[in-house]
Amino acid sequence: MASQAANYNASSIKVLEGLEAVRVRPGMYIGSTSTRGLNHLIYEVVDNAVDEHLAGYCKNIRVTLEADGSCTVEDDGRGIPIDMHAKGVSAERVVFTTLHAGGKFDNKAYATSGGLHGVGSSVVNALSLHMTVDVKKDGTIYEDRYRQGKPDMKLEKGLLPAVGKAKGTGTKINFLPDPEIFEKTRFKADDVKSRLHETCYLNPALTIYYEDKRDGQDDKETFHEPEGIAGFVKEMNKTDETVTPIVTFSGEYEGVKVEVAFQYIRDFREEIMGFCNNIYNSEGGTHLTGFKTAFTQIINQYARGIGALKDKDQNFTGADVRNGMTAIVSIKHPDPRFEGQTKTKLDNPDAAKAVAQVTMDEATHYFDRNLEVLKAVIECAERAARIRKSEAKAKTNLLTKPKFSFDSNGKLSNCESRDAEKCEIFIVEGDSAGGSAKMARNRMFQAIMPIRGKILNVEKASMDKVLANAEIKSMINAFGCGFSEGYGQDFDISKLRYNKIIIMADADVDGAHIATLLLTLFYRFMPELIYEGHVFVAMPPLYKVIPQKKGEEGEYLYDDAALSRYRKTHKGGFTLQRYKGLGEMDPQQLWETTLDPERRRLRLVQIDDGRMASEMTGLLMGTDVPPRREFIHAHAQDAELDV
Ligand code: 0RA
Repeated sequence: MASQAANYNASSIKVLEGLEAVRVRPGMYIGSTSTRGLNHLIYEVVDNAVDEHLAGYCKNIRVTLEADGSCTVEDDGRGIPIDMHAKGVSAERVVFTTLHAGGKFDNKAYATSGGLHGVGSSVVNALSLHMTVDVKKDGTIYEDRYRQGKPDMKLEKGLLPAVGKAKGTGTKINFLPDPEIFEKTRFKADDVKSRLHETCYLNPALTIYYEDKRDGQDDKETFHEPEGIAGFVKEMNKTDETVTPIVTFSGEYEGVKVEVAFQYIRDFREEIMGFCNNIYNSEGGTHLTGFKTAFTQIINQYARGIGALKDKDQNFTGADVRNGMTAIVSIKHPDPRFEGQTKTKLDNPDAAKAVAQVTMDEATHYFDRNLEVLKAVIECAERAARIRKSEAKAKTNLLTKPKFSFDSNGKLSNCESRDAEKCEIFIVEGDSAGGSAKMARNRMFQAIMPIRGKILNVEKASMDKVLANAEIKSMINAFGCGFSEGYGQDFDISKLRYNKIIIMADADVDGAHIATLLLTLFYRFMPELIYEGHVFVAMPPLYKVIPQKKGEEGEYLYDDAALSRYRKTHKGGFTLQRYKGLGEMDPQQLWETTLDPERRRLRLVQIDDGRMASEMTGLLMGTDVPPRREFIHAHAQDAELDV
């Protein structure tokens, strides 16, 4: 991840005050300075308005991507406090110029500090070239302005000037991300929309009006989801054959509010998303643990009660019980804590207790009155248990019998180093490109694994087929982490042998398809590889241009935009060489363009948010091909550049 921390060494560390610190190390406050961090600016501002909604005041939020590249977020809440603060200046100034000032003004029951999120308006201000704040109160609009986080207006007696008349109350914030801070300053419409939509599922009484006025367009959308998380589950399962209705329940235990919605589909898939204080926790955490533990226990009890499990039978496993389950677990916690580097895994032990307790009480209450739903759930578990038992055999035969040996794996050309931090493995499409890559690589730290043709479509294949597939077996063996059928039990990321797993496929439709299949495989069975940022896609060049004039250097061009730039800026004739596939490059060219860490282009594969994650497999693997291609291309365009 590119951040300014890289050119920050021990000798230059000084005590940084206030917003200056945010500009020096933006990554610490918003995660990154890529498109992802950029979009976070919007979420920060919107989340504050959502807090005002949760406090019972704001019903509508308007988010506009303006033609000038700025963003406006307007709400109809009470308006940010503007009266004189103890510091001798308007409270609004204190909010926007002090780190973490928000808490001082509210007495709300639920903080929204969800890990990376909720760091506040002052961070957005610090990272904006300019920001304007309009507050409507008492029939008047009051205004304040900032530049790169610094006040850009002299105040009379410390109070904001009135700039117009107002109807009602509210806050309007307009900000333009600072190009000195961000690698790219164009907000990604699809990500923003998806996140706003998610916010509405979690806040069923809220309406968000979205508008994109950039590029002379006028794309408008209104998000309002009165069905709440049940509507979210409905959306996630919209193309699936369902076997139960959507079941919802909620409750409160020791100050933690719990809401759950779930539904079963007729497919071998488990999709459970956890939210704490409206923030998605991509790595789950204690709320999900509590839910799973309680649910497994309940279903096993019922299964024995109705005779689906006999005395001699073993209990269903957690994965059996969740076979076909789509669920949202959303909690409100007064003091959320998070685990790990990425801050996306909830850590509060009392969250597990609360969710387990509410699930025990409420799911039991429901199943007692809806036996046909209970039976449908138990049938899903029985189907999973049957497959699990038959596959346990296949697994023993295929994975453990020929005991794993790192070098005896036929296809892998391993590297010499065993220092995982430095090692990379290239998954290369086709034997001929694989051969070139073996010759071209730096064998100290680069391993090559050629795969032939199309690997299995893991979305559609059964588990024993997946495990019987030679290409997949080779990859699982090479990575060294095992794999997981259900929710990560058998997978151990700490055993990963390569810091970077790099998919190297042709820059055409077939290549995109192979990349898709590989990403689906990883996402289904080794999702931590993606969550922890180990998976990359190599971006080979599309063209080489060779100037006719002697002495001028040839150049590799990585996309059509680069070619048209070259056409415009290059004087004199040149020969254009188009690479159709990796196999066309000789080892030297392959090294220069695709393998050499100094020159190559890699894109980090990321799953941005819950909706994206839940839709990815369906989108990529659905039967209709066009949207699938669109998705992977859009995704590749937007992933972060790793240099
Ligand atoms: C604390 C107290 C009051 C309003 C807010 C916070 C508030 C903050 C934001 C941030 C974005 N939109 C907002 N809307 C309201 C109440 C102040 C009063 O009663 O005067």
